[in-house]
Amino acid sequence: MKNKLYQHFLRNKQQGHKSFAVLVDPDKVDNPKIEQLVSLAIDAKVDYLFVGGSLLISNHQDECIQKIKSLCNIPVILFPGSPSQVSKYADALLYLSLISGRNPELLIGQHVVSAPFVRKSGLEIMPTGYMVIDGGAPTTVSYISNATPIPSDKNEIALCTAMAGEMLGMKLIYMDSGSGAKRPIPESMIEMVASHIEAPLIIGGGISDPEKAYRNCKAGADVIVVGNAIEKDESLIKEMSDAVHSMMISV
Ligand code: 1GP
Repeated sequence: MKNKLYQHFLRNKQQGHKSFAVLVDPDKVDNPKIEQLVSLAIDAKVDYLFVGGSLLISNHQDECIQKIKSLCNIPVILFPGSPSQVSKYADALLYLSLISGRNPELLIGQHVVSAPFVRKSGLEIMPTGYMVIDGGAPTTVSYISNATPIPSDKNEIALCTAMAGEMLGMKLIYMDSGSGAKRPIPESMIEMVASHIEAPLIIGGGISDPEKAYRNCKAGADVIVVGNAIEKDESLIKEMSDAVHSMMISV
């Protein structure tokens, strides 16, 4: 099985290099918008483009990914809300199991049903322990997943969940307070989880300024994901990316 991008994640972690990923919601971008976003992403040295969302309304994802791929070499990684979002045009798939919840469909059920076509897709598969952390108000992911998020002041639950995920063989841990979360994940929780796992740690949800992105990296995040804030103000791409990458120098 392919694991080129995963090796890249691992190498960056070992070398203390932090990465910045922009989350692209195919529902919110048309071709001119994609062109503009990609040009800003190239300029800002964005490491990855995550594509997907908990709920996609349009049927535009394949086209969106093909357009991105025609414009740049930034790896496109699927962040799917359901198996219908698996696209062979991407480079890799975050193969998410919602380990913070107790909804069997999102832990293993949908994976079983979609396994043959996921394997056939030829994508690099990245087994990812996905943890939803309470972000102060219901988000699309907390509603759609029908699973209780981890309370944001229960660092020990987050820690034990991440440890269990890693021991079950998850190669990445993604902690997310949900798109547009009122409250992003507290640094104390990131720090506790990061200091007890070896898997690269992805952090997203409600990160709206470069300082928070930087502090998350300092707390131990390996990859910072931002969607909403950049949809509102594209100029943030460069500031966020610079903040994340500045950690490389100080490590
Ligand atoms: C959501 O982690 C991502 O699943 C990004 O969240 O859109 O709030 O940046 P935002």
